[in-house]
Amino acid sequence: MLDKKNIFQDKERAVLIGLVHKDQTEHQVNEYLDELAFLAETAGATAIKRFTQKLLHPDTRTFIGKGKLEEIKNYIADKNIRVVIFDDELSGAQINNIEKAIEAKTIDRSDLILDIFARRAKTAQAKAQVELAQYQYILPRLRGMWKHLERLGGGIGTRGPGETEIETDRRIVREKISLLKKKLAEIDKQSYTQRKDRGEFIRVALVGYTNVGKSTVMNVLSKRNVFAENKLFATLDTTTSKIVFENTPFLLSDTVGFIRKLPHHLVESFKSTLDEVREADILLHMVDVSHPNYEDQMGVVNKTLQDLDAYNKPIITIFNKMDLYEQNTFDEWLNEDTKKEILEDLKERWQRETNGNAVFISATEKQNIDQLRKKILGKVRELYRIRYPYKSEFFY
Ligand SMILES: Nc1nc2c(ncn2[C@@H]2O[C@H](COP(=O)(O)OP(=O)(O)OP(=O)(O)O)[C@@H](O)[C@H]2O)c(=O)[nH]1
Ligand SMILES: [Mg+2]
Repeated sequence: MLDKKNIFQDKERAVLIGLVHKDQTEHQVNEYLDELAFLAETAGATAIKRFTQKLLHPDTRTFIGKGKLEEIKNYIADKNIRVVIFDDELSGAQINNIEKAIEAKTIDRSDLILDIFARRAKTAQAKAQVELAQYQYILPRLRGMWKHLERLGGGIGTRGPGETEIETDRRIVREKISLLKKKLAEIDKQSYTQRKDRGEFIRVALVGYTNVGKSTVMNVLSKRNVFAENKLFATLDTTTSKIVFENTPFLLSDTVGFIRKLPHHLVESFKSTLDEVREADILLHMVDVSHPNYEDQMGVVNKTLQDLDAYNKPIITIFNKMDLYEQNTFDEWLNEDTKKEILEDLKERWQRETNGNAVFISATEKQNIDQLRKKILGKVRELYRIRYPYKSEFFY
């Protein structure tokens, strides 16, 4: 695996940079930067300042304008900051130009997400998938990534590269890519066989934006101990448990979380991990309803499910973290009736939009878990009846 562990020194201070596109508000971009700050924190850096710029189109050479670059350069020189993080994917040339202009390490959103995935990968499959995505990301950026590769200890000298060296590196990277693809194909074959062995059980998969509480719910429903924490992408590998509710068995899987602007190569290389989602009979779409951007996040998840061709399945939408939602929404002076009304409005709206397939819970407070169980059980039984009309052992 590429050693990207030192993308940041511990608790390294960084500044964040975001573009405000013509159809975006400053407010929206700030919420996106909140997420970027959370990503940076997960990767080990502390964001201490944000810069935004309104532009119709990103600058092809430097992504943002000259004046803004100058402003950033002065700020980071003054504060002795050595890393800047962009909320978008940059080309190799852009990275190069920006690093020259501001004399600081320049990291883009994809770089950051890949770095987090690289740290989190535990199994051979996840490691190979991340590594593949990293090399594919690097390939078209070899010139701009020169400094990055140096940092990665990619076997490259300290002076700037000539054309031939870059050609050689390209060849090496391409060879790595094809090796990794072979390795992954091998692992795929094994896991496909394993999945086929699971027989006739209905398969249910937890999907959703990262950090919404999928693993926490998995633990509550399966009484297992899946790793869950308040960081992005705590889960990279799929875990599957056999669960029995009221004598009805089914399989429940916890999967990797989604995020907006997930690097394209990462989605590609995680396709096989996401097979669990594609092959599932029922999806549990988990939402962190306490998040200010939860509706955006639902959109990202729905879009990703469509890309995966996994959208045409029964879906139960689970609105999680209701405890936090109440904490954030209710002012102390609100009377109980008003609180009730607010909750009713929220529930009514989403029941309507999901055709009655919504559940509102708090996984950590164990609120409404019984209702969630009932909802899942109802759908699971419905499918067993359709699929195996003559087999009654599943429902009694
Ligand atoms: N307040 C509150 N916090 C919750 C609730 N459910 C989960 N959390 C917290 O949210 C954080 C993320 O939970 P996870 O279960 O790791 O989320 P996930 O969706 O599996 O995240 P990834 O695997 O990173 O995609 C943890 O700190 C949980 O303790 C809830 O109902 N209320
Ligand atoms: Mg998880």
